[in-house]
Amino acid sequence: MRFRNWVFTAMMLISSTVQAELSVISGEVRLPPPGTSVAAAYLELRNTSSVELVLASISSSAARHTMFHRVENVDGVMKMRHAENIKLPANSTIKFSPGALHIMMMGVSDLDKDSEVDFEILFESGESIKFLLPVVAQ
Ligand SMILES: [Cu+2]
Repeated sequence: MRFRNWVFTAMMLISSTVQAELSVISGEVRLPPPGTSVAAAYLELRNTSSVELVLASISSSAARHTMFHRVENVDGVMKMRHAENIKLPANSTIKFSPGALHIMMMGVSDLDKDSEVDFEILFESGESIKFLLPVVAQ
């Protein structure tokens, strides 16, 4: 289940002269334990355009607040920090995965296994991409 292929391509909403293209290669939202309102999502994003993209923010209607986090080793303790200015160079792939860069959803309500959650990533350029990720059991 976890490695089910989830392949689709999303065209960016064009608001500038650059017709950038992005593909969500794979991704999932991990179903949080019962009584927990925080969920993590993982994703692989490919930039097939010839320009670097900078990820500014992410949102989802399934959570009160969604943000990019990275895991850092602070004096031997692993801590999650808000990740800003995540760069996605031209013709490259970025991976959000457990223990590294990931998507944090705070205040999630009633996620159902095998349902889909909507996301929108906003780029510094003002462009954005919308996509769905499946909810999978941990
Ligand atoms: Cu986190």
